[in-house]
Amino acid sequence: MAIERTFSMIKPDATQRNLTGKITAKLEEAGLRVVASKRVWMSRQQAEGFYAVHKDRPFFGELVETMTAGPTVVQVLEGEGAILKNREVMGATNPANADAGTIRKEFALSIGENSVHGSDAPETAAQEIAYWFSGIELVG
Ligand code: RTP
Ligand code: MG
Repeated sequence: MAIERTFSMIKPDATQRNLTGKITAKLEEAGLRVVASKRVWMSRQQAEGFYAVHKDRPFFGELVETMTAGPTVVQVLEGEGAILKNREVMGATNPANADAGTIRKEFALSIGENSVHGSDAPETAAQEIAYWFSGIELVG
C-alpha cells in the first residue's frame, strides 16, 4: 500500500481535557507519523471555511460553536494507507457506535464532542492539509 498523508485534528473537547498526548500516542502506535503539528484556536470564519461542506446540515451551527470553544491541535499524519488507517483508529463518528480500542470509544463525549477529525479521502486530505499548513511546515 502506498505511503499517504492525511489531515488530523484534535478537537477542543479533547485539548481541554488534556488528551493531546494520549490521542497522539494512539495515532503513533497505529503506525502513523506526525509530520506537522500546531495548536490553533480557530476563528468562526476559519471553522466555517473548514467545514463549508456541511454548511446546509442541521448541525452546522453547533459544529462551528464546538470547534471554536477552545484550542485544537491540527496535524498531518504520514504512513501506509494513512487516510483509512486514521479513520479506523478514530472510530465511528458517534462514540456510541465506535469499536473498542478506538480514540472515540475511549475519549469522545458525544457525536458533537467526538475528540478528533480525520480526512475521509485523498482529495479532502490534500485540501484540508493545504487549508492549515504550507509545504515547508511538513517535515517527513
Ligand atoms: P470528522 O469529519 O470530524 O472527521 O467526522 P466524520 O467524518 O466522522 O463526521 P462528518 O459526517 O464529516 O461530520 C463532521 C462532524 O460534525 C459533527 N456532527 N454532529 N449532531 C450531529 O448530528 C452531528 N453529526 C455530525 C461531528 O462532530 C462530526 O465529527
Ligand atoms: Mg467528515
